[in-house]
Amino acid sequence: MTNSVLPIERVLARRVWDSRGHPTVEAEIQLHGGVLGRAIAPAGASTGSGEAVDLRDGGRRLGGLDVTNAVRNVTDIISPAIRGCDVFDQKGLDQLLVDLDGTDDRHRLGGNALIAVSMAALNAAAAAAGQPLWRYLLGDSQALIPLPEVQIFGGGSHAKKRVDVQDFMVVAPGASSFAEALDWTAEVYLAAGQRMEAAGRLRGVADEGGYWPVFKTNEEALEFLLWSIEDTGHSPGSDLAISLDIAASEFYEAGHYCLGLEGQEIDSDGLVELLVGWVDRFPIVSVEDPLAENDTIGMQRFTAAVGDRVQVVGDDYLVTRTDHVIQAARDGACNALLVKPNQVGTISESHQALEAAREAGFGTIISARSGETEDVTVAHLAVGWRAGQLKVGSFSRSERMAKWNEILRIEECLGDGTRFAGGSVLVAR
Ligand code: 2PG
Ligand code: MG
Repeated sequence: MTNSVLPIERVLARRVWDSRGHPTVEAEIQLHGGVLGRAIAPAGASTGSGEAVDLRDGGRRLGGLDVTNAVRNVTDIISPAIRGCDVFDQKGLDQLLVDLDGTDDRHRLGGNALIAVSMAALNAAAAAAGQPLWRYLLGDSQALIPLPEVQIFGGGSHAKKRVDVQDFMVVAPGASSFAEALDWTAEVYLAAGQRMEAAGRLRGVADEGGYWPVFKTNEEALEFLLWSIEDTGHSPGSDLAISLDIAASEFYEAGHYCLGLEGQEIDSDGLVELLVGWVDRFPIVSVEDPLAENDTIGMQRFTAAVGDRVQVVGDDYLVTRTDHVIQAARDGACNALLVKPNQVGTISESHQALEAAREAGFGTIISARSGETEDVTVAHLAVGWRAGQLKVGSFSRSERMAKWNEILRIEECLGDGTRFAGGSVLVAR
């Protein structure tokens, strides 16, 4: 990048609202000449214990979720400290944010304050360079349009634990473009809704827009998903396949996994066996957080059993941290990284984790959070960082659709020269 130095003039922050109606932090970076970049911090519900802390006010007002302290940290502490810094020096800026906070889990200034500022700076830099963010990030590299991973049924902590498994998703390894992958996914979403309605089980949607999971067992949800794929006429496995986020930390307690729906308590080996059985019987190509974040032995067993044919993703297990990625590669605990920038707190650290994953031969997926907004920065990161995959929830609710639609625009803009990641990114490494 050959942009000259451009100092940050001012950082504004305000409280805005996310898709759950919870308060969150928006930061706005102003540059000389009126150029600005804006970003909003997302928020998770199923969070890994190693994540950067979302600074919330506590107390009784707004359920303790207000972010007035995090907003004040941006205006009173971060803004004066980064005024005059070069907006094109993202690494230097992020290091300053990290040093200013001074804690490993970012609890002093708040991971929400940090990520809003870090992403706003990135957006401001792209605006100053006169480029869309994805193109600014790519530099001279060729764009790679990601394979979308789209939720059909939402469960776990996104649906009051109505089923144990958190995300029942589809991917379209057989599609030849992002637009086609969305077409096929839209058909599955429609078919699943019709099936739920016909079975008298349609009860609206969960946090990320997937259907509310009225099922008797976790496996029944898988069956419904497979039937919904079959309803579309596309072939399960090769055209459309299943991807799961087990989010197993959410139902792990004192060395056991408590499957509330089945009324079963199983140990780590039992869960591995159950999941391997699902992989054998259903067209599953990706499984995220199959075991709890501290169950490394379970993660290793699962990866050893199916890692040659299935993507095993670390989300809570890796929390977008480079050191965790390097360790997991050594341990053989998974073979793909879910990148959530607010898990670690800055853009540069997220990018570093992605590079470490790539270096280890891992797959990489850029992900939104269950608490989202109209901010589409993650869609640009997926293309600009050539991650290969994007996960932003379901196929309804505008905080989700805004991201899918943004990639459609980028794909259209690239025209014939576009490279769509397709199913190749799922091939076991
Ligand atoms: C996840 C995400 C998105 P949350 O676990 O992958 O589905 O959920 O943002 O609640 O952590
Ligand atoms: Mg997850």
